[in-house]
Amino acid sequence: MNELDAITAAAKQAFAQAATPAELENVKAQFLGKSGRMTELMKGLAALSVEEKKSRGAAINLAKQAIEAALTDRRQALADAELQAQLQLEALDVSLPGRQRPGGGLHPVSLTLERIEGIFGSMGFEVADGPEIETDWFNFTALNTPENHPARSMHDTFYVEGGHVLRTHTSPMQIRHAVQHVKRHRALIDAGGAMPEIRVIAPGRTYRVDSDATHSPMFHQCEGLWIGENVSFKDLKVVFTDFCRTFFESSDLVLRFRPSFFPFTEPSAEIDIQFQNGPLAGRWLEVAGSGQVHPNVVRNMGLDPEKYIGFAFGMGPDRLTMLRYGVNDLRLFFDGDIRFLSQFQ
Ligand code: 2NM
Repeated sequence: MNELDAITAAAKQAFAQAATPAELENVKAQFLGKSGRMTELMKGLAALSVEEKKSRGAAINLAKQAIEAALTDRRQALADAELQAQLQLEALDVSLPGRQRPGGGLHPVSLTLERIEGIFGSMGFEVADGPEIETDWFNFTALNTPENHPARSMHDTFYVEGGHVLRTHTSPMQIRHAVQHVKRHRALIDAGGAMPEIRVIAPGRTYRVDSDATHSPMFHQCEGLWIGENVSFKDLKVVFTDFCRTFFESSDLVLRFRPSFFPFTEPSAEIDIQFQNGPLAGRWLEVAGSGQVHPNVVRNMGLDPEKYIGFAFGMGPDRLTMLRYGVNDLRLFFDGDIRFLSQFQ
């Protein structure tokens, strides 16, 4: 093997042994650098004759090209290997399932409240809000509930310091709403103009001293109120029938208005419903109280009961939820057991 072949072979071997691009560039200098072996050979040409220069120079150039080609190949190979290693390192297994987040959801009673608000909203009812700690006036007196009424006893109502009570129903919110409504339209009313009707529902938490399988000291109520110059019991029947059929998704559901008594309405009626299909078919189920708003209550709203008339009703969203989903113990709603609650999502 001549000298040039030996150097070429040595270069190829040295390149092959270089494990990294940096190492390769160092090895390159030994052969192709300023004082590398090929450069040294070129310098040696100076001492030769013209003829010898020609043939020796051509041979050296061939060897140099072979070494440069080997260098280029090795550079590429090392770059490929580096890329492969990087890809390996950053590999993603896209077939793995994602990390699951446990989904939250609304409480079944909140689902019912949203349903109620949606249905009455579609019939033009606003949604009232108000305090859970009420004054005696808004909770009882304004609602025509006399001083000696049993609902006012320590036995039935939670009293708070300062004579306030935890509201026993959501009607106080309706009185507050009506008073604001009347204030806003006072000038129009006094001028004998047509006051926009009061059409509102009042959903929320309420409190009574009561606790068993069908009563919780905290429970929900949703009351409704419609006051105008020509609003009658007939309208109550239409509105509430429509509501029940939509709420229970049962177009052949039947309603029964059974005479009753409430201090704030006269006449008053309990509302019973009867399903024609399903597990509860044929039974009468009490779902709400209702009636024509008592003249004293209309007066407490700031309106003349000779001119303004209307109806109100009150129902229990907890009980509606039990009926809709077939739950038999009210306390399940308030125990906070996620195994029960997650079934409604
Ligand atoms: C009921 C039954 C009957 C009622 C009355 C009023 C108001 F504000 F007009 F006085 N709100 N809700 C009412 C009437 C509530 O619950 C069983």
